[in-house]
Amino acid sequence: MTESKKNSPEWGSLTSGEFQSNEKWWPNALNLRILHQHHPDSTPLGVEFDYRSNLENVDIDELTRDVDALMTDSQSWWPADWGHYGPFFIRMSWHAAGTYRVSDGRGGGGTGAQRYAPLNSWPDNGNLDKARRLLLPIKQKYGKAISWADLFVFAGNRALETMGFRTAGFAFGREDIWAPEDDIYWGPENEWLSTNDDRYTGSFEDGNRLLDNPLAAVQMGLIYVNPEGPNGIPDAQKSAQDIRETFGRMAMNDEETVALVVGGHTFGKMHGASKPEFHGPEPEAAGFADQGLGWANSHETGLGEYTLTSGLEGAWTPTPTTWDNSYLETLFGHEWELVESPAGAKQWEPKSVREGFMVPDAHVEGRENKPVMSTADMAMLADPTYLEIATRFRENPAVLADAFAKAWFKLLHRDMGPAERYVGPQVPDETFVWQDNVPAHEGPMIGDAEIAELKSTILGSGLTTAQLVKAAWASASTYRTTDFRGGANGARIRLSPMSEWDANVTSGVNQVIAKLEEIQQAFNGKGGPQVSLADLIVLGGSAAVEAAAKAAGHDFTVPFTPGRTDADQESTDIESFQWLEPKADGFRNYQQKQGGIPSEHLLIDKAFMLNLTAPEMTALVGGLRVLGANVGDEGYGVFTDRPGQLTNDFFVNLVDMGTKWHSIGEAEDVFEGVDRETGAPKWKATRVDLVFGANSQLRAIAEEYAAAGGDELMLDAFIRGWVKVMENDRFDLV
Ligand code: HEB
Repeated sequence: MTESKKNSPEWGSLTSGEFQSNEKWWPNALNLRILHQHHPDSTPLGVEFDYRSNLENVDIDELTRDVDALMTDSQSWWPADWGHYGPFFIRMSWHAAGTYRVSDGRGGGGTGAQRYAPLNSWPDNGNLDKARRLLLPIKQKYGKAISWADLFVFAGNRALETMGFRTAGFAFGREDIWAPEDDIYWGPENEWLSTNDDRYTGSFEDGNRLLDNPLAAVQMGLIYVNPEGPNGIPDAQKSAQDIRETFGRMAMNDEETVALVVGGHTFGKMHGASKPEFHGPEPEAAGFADQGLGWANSHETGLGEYTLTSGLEGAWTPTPTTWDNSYLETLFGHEWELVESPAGAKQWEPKSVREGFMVPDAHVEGRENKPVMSTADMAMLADPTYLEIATRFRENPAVLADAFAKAWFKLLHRDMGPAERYVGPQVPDETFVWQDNVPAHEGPMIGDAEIAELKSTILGSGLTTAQLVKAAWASASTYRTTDFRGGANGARIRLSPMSEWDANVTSGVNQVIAKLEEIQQAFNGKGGPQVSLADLIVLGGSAAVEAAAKAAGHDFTVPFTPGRTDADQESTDIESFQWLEPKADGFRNYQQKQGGIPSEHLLIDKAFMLNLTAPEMTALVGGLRVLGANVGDEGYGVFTDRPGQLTNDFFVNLVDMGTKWHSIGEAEDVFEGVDRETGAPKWKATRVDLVFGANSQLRAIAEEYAAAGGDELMLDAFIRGWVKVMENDRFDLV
């Protein structure tokens, strides 16, 4: 499309340019769209299609053979280096999975998002459009039976195996999305690879260089770090600092980090044979004739020996398509000096190359090249801890192989949740603590009679509605849909670190759990079907919701499905669970510290993590307020004179024009509502209460819930939302 056409008014609403959107005029507006992404009508597979269960019908052995054959079937439109696409596929897999960040569980290879902007056009993903296109014949053969997401990750795993490495296995089960995620914040910059350090506070110089959360890459457009060193400065020690921080954000420790870099760069090469000015636009900006491929290279053939990707040029080892210890032998075996690649990138090459370390050219018969290292590779020597680990790996290749296999498996599967979500014949028997597994259910399941008995025991135990709802919500609401972690199953709420979290301590959750444990022991002591604490926590909350609805004149049952089990402390990765701590939970009117991202934005994010729609989120907030689920006793948002009953009072009172609101203090965090006539104080509220009257879209829902028949609508959405939250982690139920 030409520029003039793109900017003409009648085309404006058809492009995704910002100039017609509300965000342009009101950049701080809430983005409720993130709650309603991936509309069922947007999938070409049909809403009925269940990818994960259909995988059972796929012949994975045949798929594996097909991928193997592709690996060495070099295509004239993108010839394979050394006749083997393996290294290229490894990089594709690593870049697919490597966007994962443990802080919010976003990114990762789980959705096939590398097909879409911005990822398809990130400079760091240069030429991976070709790697993905090479897989097209396989996609065509298997159709919807194999997702692109699985293919991207599987291809690299298989590549390692075809080049002699023994992986720890592979799990299928990643479902494609049909539009890029609208909820991922990739960073504040307006420019690719900006070197302004916009995402940092502090600096190397003051020893305080700190990357903004939840980001996990040093620059816009990179997966992790700049290979040439921080902001292109070839300082290997500082590069190590950046690597440590960014790999840490991916939940990798030093040992895993070194294993990944060493293992990964045992294969393949860097591409910098041409100058950047030969490059055409990235895929998302490329022309129609390019058919989704970008970075057309006009230097000579623009392929093979002329390829330009990162701009660095050369291989790390003399044997780039074989698993061996040659990366460390090359790295440790030479003295390195700073040079420039043909594309002008800073890189390192040996002052003199030892016998046997020259690298055969990837395309030109008879030519040999020096091995090279990037500044990020030199970090493996420059950082004392990395050096110690790399030295150990060099002396014990079997230890390296084991560490790389485990770290690679974690990299590829970190965003898939517990091992029970893994599909396919290559799933390893071994389990890992980072998977957050819960034990399988054993023995007879509690039935309707036992459930009824337990409900009445709980309701008669002296625990209040508010207490029971608080405990159930605290337990289940740790879930995050981005990487399928958290949730009520496992009852990890009674374990460290959950039991120490401020929100749980402040709201007295531990005391409620202790009482529920007593009930559990008494019940299980009778020798019948056993109930887990995890089930009991959810059942207690659901029974309380039912009772509270009944008190308001509504008779219904909250659906409950038993089968949760209790995990133990040993199977709980404390450090990794710590990321799940709620810093804010608008559903409980909770925020640890004010002054950062406005709490209403955090509420939307939380609702997204819990898979809630806007009407469900709204009903839950209004309902939880009047049930008394707040953390803290200030009574914010409790707009009712009959707390403990499940009513729509929150909405009725919120839209009441008889109340006039003003903020208390400068920060617009806390508000007071007074009688418009008399000035007498009526209610207290936070931003996450008043947003339901102030934001036009949320207000539309709130007005509906406050109107005639609104209580039915609201209760309906409340129960739907409640059950969703309680069952988000029931992967066994689908
Ligand atoms: Fe790598 C390649 C950087 C990590 C695997 N890398 C590469 C390159 C660069 C880099 C620059 C070149 C590109 C072109 O083509 O040009 N890395 C880097 C960095 C880091 C890394 C900076 C951080 C430290 N890797 C990594 C990992 C892995 C890897 C972790 C896995 C495991 N890579 C890789 C491979 C390759 C690369 C396989 C090759 C590709 C081909 O051959 O194509």
